[in-house]
Amino acid sequence: MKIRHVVLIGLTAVAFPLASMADEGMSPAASVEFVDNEGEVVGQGSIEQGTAGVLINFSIDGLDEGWKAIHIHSVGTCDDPEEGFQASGGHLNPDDSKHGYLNPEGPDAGDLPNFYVHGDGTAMVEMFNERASLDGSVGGNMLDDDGSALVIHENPDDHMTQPIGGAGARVACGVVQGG
Ligand SMILES: [Cu+2]
Repeated sequence: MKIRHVVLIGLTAVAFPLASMADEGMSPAASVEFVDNEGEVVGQGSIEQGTAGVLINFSIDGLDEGWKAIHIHSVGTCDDPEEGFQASGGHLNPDDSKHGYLNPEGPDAGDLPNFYVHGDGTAMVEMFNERASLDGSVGGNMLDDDGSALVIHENPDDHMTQPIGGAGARVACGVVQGG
């Protein structure tokens, strides 16, 4: 009985600070729900702003196995799943940089690292981007007038090739929703 009691206290201590940060709105926050090319929901995520950029967390359930590129695209719409989410535009890129972490003239504000989808179709991911924000205080504003979307590509990003690192088709998209 004593051991069980200690475990419960430990869980409470971990859960409390995570919940209170979100509830009290200590930093601007946004959410995202990913849909695939059939319009089926395949993931959820959150975006929180720190002083130096945005922390992006998301989970995926229902994509093909393999390395995937993900970027912040410049228009907050995912209404055209069967057309490959072209309505989400190009990358968030207010200063007209070249694409790619490895490009001498990059990266653009929408660039993000690749992530891996396991054989069961799932992934859990955390990323930080120092060139974007939810209020324009750092780099590209994800919640400007036309919003933004997180877009997942079928292949990984080579972090060099223009304009999207050879990442191929857009296989999932999530509108960044403020508040
Ligand atoms: Cu992209």
